[in-house]
Amino acid sequence: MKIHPIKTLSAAALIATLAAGCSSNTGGTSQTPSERIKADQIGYNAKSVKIAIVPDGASDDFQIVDIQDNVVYKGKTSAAAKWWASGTSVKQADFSDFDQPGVYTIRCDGAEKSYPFAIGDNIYTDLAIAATKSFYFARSGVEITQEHGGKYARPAAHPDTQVKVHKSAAGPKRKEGDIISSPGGWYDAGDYNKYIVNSSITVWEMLNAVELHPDFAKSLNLNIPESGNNIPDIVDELLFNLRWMITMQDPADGGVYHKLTALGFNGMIMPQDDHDERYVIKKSTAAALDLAATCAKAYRVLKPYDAELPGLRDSLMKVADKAWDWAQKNPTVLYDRNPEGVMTGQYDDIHVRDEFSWAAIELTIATGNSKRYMTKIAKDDFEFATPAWDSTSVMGVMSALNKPEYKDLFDAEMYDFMKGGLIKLADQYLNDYQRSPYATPLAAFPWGSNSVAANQGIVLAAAYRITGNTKYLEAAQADLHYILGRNPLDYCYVTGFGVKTVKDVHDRRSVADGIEAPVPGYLCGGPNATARGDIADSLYKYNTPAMRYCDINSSYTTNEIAINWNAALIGLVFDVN
Ligand code: 9MR
Repeated sequence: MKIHPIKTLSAAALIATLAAGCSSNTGGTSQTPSERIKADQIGYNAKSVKIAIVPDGASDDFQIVDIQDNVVYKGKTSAAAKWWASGTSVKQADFSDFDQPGVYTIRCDGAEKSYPFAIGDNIYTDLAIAATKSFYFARSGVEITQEHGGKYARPAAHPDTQVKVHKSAAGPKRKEGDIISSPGGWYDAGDYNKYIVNSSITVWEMLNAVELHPDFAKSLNLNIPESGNNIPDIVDELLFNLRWMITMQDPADGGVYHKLTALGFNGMIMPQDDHDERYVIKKSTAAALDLAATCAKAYRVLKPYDAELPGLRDSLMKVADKAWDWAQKNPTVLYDRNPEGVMTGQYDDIHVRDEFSWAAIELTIATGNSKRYMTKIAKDDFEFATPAWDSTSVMGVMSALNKPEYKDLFDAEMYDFMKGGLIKLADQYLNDYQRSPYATPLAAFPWGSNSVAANQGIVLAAAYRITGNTKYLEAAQADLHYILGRNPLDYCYVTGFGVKTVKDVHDRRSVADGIEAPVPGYLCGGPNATARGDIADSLYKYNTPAMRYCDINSSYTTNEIAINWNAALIGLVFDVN
């Protein structure tokens, strides 16, 4: 993969210059879904399929215009069709055969011109850097320095060296109220708590990106305290959380606490102003298996850094094995709801067979010992669904398919079953993409729908690697285009990126720091068709599934940030850059 940072930067600078012109050009109607042409506000890889979405009612003739206002390309839109998810009728402007690097807008009589976008190579590199750097800003227990955090510098908070064992977590050795130390790790989201289940998918997705794209990983300089230490910055960053995660295992029995949190959510205050008492809360089968899977993956992916990280991989393997054993003995310790008096995020999951399949695959690949782990797994344990904190099988499947040599570790029938399941899932997304008037595979809008788009893209990219079918890659890119502005609200859903960018995210730091711009590089949750009750219904200007979103910090159902959502964005950007 070639990197052209200079080209990327100049395109970004040009887009910023054009942005001013664009916002004054909207005539106050930029929120009206039927008027603006929607394009990816970062842009398109030169050789990729390039589509913009034109409102129905506008002319069938569209033009690509450069920054000197020269028309460089003319084309005709498709026929109009209505997208069920937005309730709007749109046409597609396909300019795939235009591949001249530069910065452009799309015009069409009867519609507002698109926000500017770039065409070029590796145009998402700056996004990859910011999305990964966002984890540094979320570190708990350490100061965010001026040198590394700039205007987002803040003092250390939440040392977590004196954490209480909650009643629900008490055992024969560690009693209720005992004090343990569990420092480090990232804040989960807009809140300051730390959750094993969500940390696991997050760290796994970052490890997976490093595994698949090691050279790109090495090329990213995040300007974090560890930069320059012979380990890629993204690996240093994920280690900050992984090291915390292993402190969540009870050394006495190998069980893993579900989370380390206060008893309830606090107000929109800075980390250093939060002094609520924190607890480790209830061990769970899901937490044990998720930790096992993540440590086993890390054991493999961190191999090149053995000299820099002496002993770490051995420790990770021991943690993984102990957690696996605990889960074998405790297969149904479900975190179905918070214990009484605990009101922080639940990450409740009553189906954990998919976690068993994930952990078994990762442990098999890490140890080469299929007998010990896979014999415990049946086809019924798999859930072929978009990867999520509560749906984890496909992560294992992707690990198994990452390298052809892993094939021999699995029973032939099981291997074909896994491969077939992944391709079938990707085919479903591809079919949704090809039928979507909005040219997006996204067909569901739950809490964190933007991360569903990103995770679909990761699965599609895996299908592309396995089959070589470029249609899968095209659909994966479409998922990213959706996130970056080719959506019915024409928001670029990543803080600090795009012209119409999200500004008022549900993030305690971004709200309380007195700085207007939110901490950059965060993917917000996005439209949420199901959850209710955060802000007055009337504040949601639109009610269709793909448009029930509000850029207000109190809209925690649509505008929160979260580490798992960002990790999915990283995975997708690494795959398609
Ligand atoms: O991402 C989680 C989403 O899938 C759930 O539907 C939602 C409600 O339980 O919770 C989300 O996770 C939140 C967590 O519980 C607490 N930290 C903020 C997370 C993002 O909103």
